[in-house]
Amino acid sequence: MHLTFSTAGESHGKALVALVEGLPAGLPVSAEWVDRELVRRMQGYGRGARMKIERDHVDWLSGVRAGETLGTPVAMLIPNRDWANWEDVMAHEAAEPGELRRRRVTRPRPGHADLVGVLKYDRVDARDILERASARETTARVAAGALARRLLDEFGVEIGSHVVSLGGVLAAPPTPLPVPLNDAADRSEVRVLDPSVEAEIIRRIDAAKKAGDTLGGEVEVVARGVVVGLGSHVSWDRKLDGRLAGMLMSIPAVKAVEIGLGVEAARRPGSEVHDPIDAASSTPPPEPGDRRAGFRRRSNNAGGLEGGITTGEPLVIRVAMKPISTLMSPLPTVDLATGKPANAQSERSDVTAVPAMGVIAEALTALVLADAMLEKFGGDSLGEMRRNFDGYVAALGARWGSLRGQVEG
Ligand code: EPS
Repeated sequence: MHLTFSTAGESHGKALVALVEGLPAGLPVSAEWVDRELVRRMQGYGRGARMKIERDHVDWLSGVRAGETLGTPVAMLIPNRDWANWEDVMAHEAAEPGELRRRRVTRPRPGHADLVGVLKYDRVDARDILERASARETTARVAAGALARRLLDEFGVEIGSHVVSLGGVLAAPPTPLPVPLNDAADRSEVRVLDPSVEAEIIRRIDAAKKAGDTLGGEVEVVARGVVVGLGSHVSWDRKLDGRLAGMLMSIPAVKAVEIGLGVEAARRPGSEVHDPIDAASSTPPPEPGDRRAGFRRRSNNAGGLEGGITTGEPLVIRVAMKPISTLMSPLPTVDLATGKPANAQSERSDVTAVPAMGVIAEALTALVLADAMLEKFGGDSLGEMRRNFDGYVAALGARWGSLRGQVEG
């Protein structure tokens, strides 16, 4: 891993922290850039009251000076405004030894980490688990991802997402998708690109809220401008599809990730799956700076990846999220304090967070792609990385003609 990140913080703790290592020196960054992504993550019809309390923003702790990265670890702090309401419950020190605090959670929610967490970590209060299992942690990941996105932006990569299904309602997005994708998707409260289904999705969210239920859905992440040749076919852990899928599956409540045609590819013959290759023009060499080295595909069922390597076509990834496991009409469980049947704990939560999940998936896609860019083009500074990148793209173009000559000769 060339770009690594980690996060710390509990949902109702003092703050969240994101630590990012491996960014080159000289990358222009601003809190405004990061905060824009944090604000996007807080949006979406169906979020709960918590998003009305928070004003997510980053305070730089290290790694940035005068608006540029130093090449040192970047640490960012995101305060939890809700901490003020939880200071006693979440206090770091016990008032008395072994003190059990109020707001204990002993009725684990089916689908949440509550039960498996208390068993594994030998806790009596599931709050010790859910505070970290909460999707609140994704705020810090989005902050880290915003820096990765900043790096990719320097190399002309645009990452966006849109919701393709929510609460069982399927959207029919336009083809081709709008550019830039997020300008269009963020205009919709549920981040769909199909106005005809928007009202029905909102109606289902309202109905689920009334019934004390929750809803899942799918988003599609699209990355455009990715150069051919990121990732590798040579070993399992270098394949970019595996790296993307692993990262995206780590989003809370995500149950499936598909690349390109995904599961549907398994149901069709090869002739209806694989993307025929064309030369971009009949007179090579290709356009200077062409990231696809002068080749084009008639379709993009591969979703921009072949053999674990980017093709230069847009990266297209679908991510599916189950409904949130906190139900206001709770499901049966066992009270860990009594051993008796009970209804699961209900805490303030969201009816759906699918639109926000798209923003999180974009951030994580950016982190994987930035890592793959650093792996291929390295460099301690942005300038060095750019020279390596430009040299590679120029060589791809020059190679076209010589390859043709060799084959013909
Ligand atoms: C979230 C913050 C949480 C939840 C949600 C996502 O805040 P609170 O628990 O204070 O209401 O709204 O987390 C969950 C759905 C969950 O199961 O933990 C956020 O910042 O995204």
